[in-house]
Amino acid sequence: MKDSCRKKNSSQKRSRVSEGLPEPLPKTMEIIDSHTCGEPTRIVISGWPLPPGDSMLERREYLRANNDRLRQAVVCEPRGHNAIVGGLLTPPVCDDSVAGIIFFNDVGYLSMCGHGLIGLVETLKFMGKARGDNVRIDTPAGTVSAKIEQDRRVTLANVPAYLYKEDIVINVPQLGEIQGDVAYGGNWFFLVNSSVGELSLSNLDNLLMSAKAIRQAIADSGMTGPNGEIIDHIEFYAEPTVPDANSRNFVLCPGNAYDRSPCGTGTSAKMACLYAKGRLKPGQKWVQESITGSVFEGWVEEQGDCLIPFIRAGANVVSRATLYFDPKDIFCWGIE
Ligand code: PYC
Repeated sequence: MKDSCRKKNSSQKRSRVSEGLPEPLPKTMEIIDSHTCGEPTRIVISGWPLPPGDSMLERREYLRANNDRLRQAVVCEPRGHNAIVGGLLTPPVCDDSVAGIIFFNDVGYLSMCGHGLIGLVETLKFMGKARGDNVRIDTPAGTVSAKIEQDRRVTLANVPAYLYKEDIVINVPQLGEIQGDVAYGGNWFFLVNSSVGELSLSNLDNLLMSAKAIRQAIADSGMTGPNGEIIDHIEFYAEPTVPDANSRNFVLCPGNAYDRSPCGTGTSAKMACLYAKGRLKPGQKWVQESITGSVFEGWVEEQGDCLIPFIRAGANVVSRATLYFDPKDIFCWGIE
């Protein structure tokens, strides 16, 4: 090969990577869409070049640094919308796991996703890849396990959850002083007893505006998780409206979308707060209702020094499709 050709190829390669795209470019991807209590999950089962890395965290950081346009291409418009949580299915990193998963959304990456994990298990069942009753799945937040129940629901044993800071007051320019708890349930949450109005879909604009103002005020205050983690989920809670539920919530996801389900990591964070305050005993059932009226059943168990949240819910596969990528299409890699 002539030197000039070699140079051209390597600089093309650099620019693809710097554009957040792999070399060679994928032409198609196979996806399976599901929803868990109303919240959509899109699992990429093939076509996305697998990221290198010995841990799920390394693989996720590789994607963030090198292939971020693929994330947008899969979940953003014109192929998706801002409520879709995507998941890249990878080989596992642990011997006894069936798969690895990297969750992402319209604005970035998630460490874990409760509704998404339940959607993934339903997807693996659909693909004939979850044959046993129990499966272990590697995520950037750690390995989780899931049990396939007789009634088709899935019970997720999540990563350990905890209350980090209680009764923090944040000054929100648009709302005044707002008090809440900071907790971890696989993602970082600020949980507020709803003083921002009714938790109903008819009040959605107000809830979104208030939650975004609180998230911005938290960022401006410099408050983070213990290792500088961004507190990017805001959860309001109030009295339930469906029989047998303990609480109703509204969860703002890291972008502008709200969770249609009760949010698995958000319910985990909520149960960790209740447990820390002595209001939820190990094994005691907690039924969390979402803003759309769907419910997750949950409880916590003490395992050594850790508190493990369990979430039980059902998911439905709604489509299997091929995504096409034509670089001549100006929106081939999504609308940013
Ligand atoms: O179920 O954990 C969850 C979740 C996080 C963001 C959207 N859903």
